[in-house]
Amino acid sequence: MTSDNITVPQGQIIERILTLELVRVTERAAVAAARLRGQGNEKAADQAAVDAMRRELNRLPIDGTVVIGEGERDEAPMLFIGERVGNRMGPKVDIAVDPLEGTTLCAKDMPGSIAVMAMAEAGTLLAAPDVYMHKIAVGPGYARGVVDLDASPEDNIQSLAKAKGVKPSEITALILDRPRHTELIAAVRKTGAGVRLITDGDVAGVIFTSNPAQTGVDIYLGIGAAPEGVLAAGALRCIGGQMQGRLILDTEEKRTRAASMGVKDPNKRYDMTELASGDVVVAATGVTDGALLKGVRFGSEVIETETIVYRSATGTVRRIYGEHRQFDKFHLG
Ligand code: VTB
Ligand code: MG
Ligand code: MG
Repeated sequence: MTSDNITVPQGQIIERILTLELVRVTERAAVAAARLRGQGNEKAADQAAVDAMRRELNRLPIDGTVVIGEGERDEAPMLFIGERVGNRMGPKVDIAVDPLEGTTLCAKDMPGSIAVMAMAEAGTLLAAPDVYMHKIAVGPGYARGVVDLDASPEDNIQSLAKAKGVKPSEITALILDRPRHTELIAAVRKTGAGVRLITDGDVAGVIFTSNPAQTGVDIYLGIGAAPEGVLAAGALRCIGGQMQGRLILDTEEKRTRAASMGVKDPNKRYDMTELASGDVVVAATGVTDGALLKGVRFGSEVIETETIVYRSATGTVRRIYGEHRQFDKFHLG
């Protein structure tokens, strides 16, 4: 495609235009969920986010397929893996979603719940069931391979501390507070490193590693969910850093299902560039207040939102503050 003597591949122009469209989608999902924040009802908030996200997605000029998304694992409301979204009038794209990441955080109005999704050229986001994933992530500025999913926690902390030029005790690792991490947490603490525990929200958790000076987080370690892994990888692809993940396919059923979705090697260790292998756009809107994003604010005339959008093709990160007037009037049905 040519305009003003600049030649830009068609796909890139479409992707560029769609970047801001994604903001509308996550904004809608976030506001819908935020209306139910602090109500103690995770399912209702999740359902509201899912419905709003689906409705907005179906307005977009895309021929999209959800290739990975949260909801199957705990039978929560969801956009189904394999579901086609968009008005079919545009490019074929892969979609990864977590309409409400941190349902518990939203239900309790605790910090850090977000509405998040990624869109990329068809065939470039890891297509997999909603299973667990082993993850490791660090921010930009380190030599490749400074940490490794298959190395021991001790080795990873030591290697990272050396690369950063600090003592292991000056490293902070972010880990989900789960019984499955008891040994991991003990191993990390043994090195002297500090462990920051979170109850939910490892998409943001991985993203925090990209800016240790601000967040205080140097490394993310442990087992979270796979869709969140793909979403975080998409964001990290844009801002730099390193991440690796491995699906946990611990039953025949999961292995068969994953295989039917194209996972040839159930033990494969995916690099960030394989979790999201093409140009990808990731958008997240805050539902409740958090370190990454401010939550939704409801006023009598105006609803306010904060969204962050990552675009890997150019490494652009935008923070978009939205003031929505007559929010419901123009978006019913
Ligand atoms: C993590 C966490 C998410 O799911 O991915 C987690 O970051 C993994 O599942 O916020 P378990 O809760 O079973 O440990 C969430 O908590 C919810 O999507
Ligand atoms: Mg969710
Ligand atoms: Mg989630």
